[in-house]
Amino acid sequence: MSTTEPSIFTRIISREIPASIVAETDRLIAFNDIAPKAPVHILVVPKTPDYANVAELAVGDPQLLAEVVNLAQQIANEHGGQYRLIFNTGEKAGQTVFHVHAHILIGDLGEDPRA
Ligand code: DGP
Repeated sequence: MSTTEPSIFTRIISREIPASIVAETDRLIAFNDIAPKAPVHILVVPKTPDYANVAELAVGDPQLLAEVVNLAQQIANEHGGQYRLIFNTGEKAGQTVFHVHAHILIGDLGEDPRA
């Protein structure tokens, strides 16, 4: 038996804790980030807890990764269609929830972090 606690996102998916949900499919959920870093900041989250990050998802279920990107595009289209899509991968890269998710950032994003 696994002793791993369900992630905060699994608890949102099961409606155990509330979130501002903006889209849902049979395999994905999208909701507003609790600590937005842009005027629109939405997370797209696979419902399965099986993948900790995007690299694991790409290997384990590339079709589901394509679904994440497609839903991000659909959501972004409602806000002008231009966006930044971020998958933090690893603690040192800022990942805090180890249940794969994409950040959609839209609006005034400030300085490009590559600059
Ligand atoms: P990351 O640092 O890449 O693992 O992103 C995790 C994001 O999840 C972070 O931007 C804040 C967000 N988050 C954490 N807890 C909650 C929550 O309870 N509700 C919502 N809506 N977002 C959350």
